[in-house]
Amino acid sequence: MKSNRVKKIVLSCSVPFLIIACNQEKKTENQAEKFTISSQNKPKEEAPKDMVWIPGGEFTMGTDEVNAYAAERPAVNLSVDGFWMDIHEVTNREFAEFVESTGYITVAERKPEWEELKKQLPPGTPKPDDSVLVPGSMVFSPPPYPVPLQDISLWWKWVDGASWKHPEGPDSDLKGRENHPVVHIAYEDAEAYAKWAGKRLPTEIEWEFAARGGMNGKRFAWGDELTPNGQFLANTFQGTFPNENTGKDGFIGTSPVKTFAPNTFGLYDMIGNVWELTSDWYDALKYARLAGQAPKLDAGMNPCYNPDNPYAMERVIKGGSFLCAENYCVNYRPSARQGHAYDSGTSNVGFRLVKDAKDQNLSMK
Ligand SMILES: [Ca+2]
Ligand SMILES: [Ca+2]
Repeated sequence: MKSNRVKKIVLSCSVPFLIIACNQEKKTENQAEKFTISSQNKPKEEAPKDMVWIPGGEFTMGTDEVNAYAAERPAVNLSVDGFWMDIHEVTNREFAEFVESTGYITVAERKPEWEELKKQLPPGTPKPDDSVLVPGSMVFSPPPYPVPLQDISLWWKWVDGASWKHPEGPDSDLKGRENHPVVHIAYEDAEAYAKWAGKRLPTEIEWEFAARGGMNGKRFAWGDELTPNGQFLANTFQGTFPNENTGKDGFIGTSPVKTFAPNTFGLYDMIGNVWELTSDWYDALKYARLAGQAPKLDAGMNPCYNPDNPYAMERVIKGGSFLCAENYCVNYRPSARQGHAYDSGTSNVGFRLVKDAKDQNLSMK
């Protein structure tokens, strides 16, 4: 099968699942309820359009929840400098302006290069026929019936011709979705956009600091309940993943940015809608290394470590998406993190950008 063969090549991110039991939150002893916000003042420069100043400070990253994924544990205390951040995910309209201005062609629109693909596959993997190496991307394609949740190929399909302009394949378009987050974006696409916009991708630490909105030790970006008073505060998946998406929050797929309430820093959709790329390589032991519970990575060592995908080169994505469900991945939490193949996109991953202050005393990157 053409689609299956290509899919095995390009899909290097695996999605384990677990169910986080309610009310099992455990906090570290030194975990304060609130961040220690940096004394750095907001810069005097005018706020860039659609960005807010994230003040920086000290906070607790990750979690000690016993049922959270191992890659999110343990909680560690870290500090971050202040920075400007996009209040919403980069939209289709914004990405179209970039493409129009530069003529940029995304990775999903280019013919896959076998020499690049094979670097992330076990040695000796045979080269597929050229006829299957065609432009395209991974599209969420749910089966019409319940399926075992261990096999992601039952709902992720490679679709020839899928790209940011054609999110579900050649017959789909962006009509009515101009204000939705752009998807099918590979890391180099996001970097190219960032260079054009004079911004950069956030680090994982910056992203999580911003998503938590000043509150430490909370399971969600807004507190400890997923839907306080029955209110949906993010675009996630209701129903039974993957086949039954009730769209109770109003959306089966992506939603227009800024539809749901912002967090206390004024940021929209940090949780849900689409996963967001960060500039960090994915290391499943990152928090354990920071806490001194695993050996540090020496200079020159592979910065990626994912026991489920040993040959993959992945960047960290954060925040979960419209596909995060209570019966499956539960990744609509600030501490949630996943590896995402650096050289491909999917229909549920996008990005937003940050920018350093012009005054280097305020942001010392
Ligand atoms: Ca939804
Ligand atoms: Ca998001």
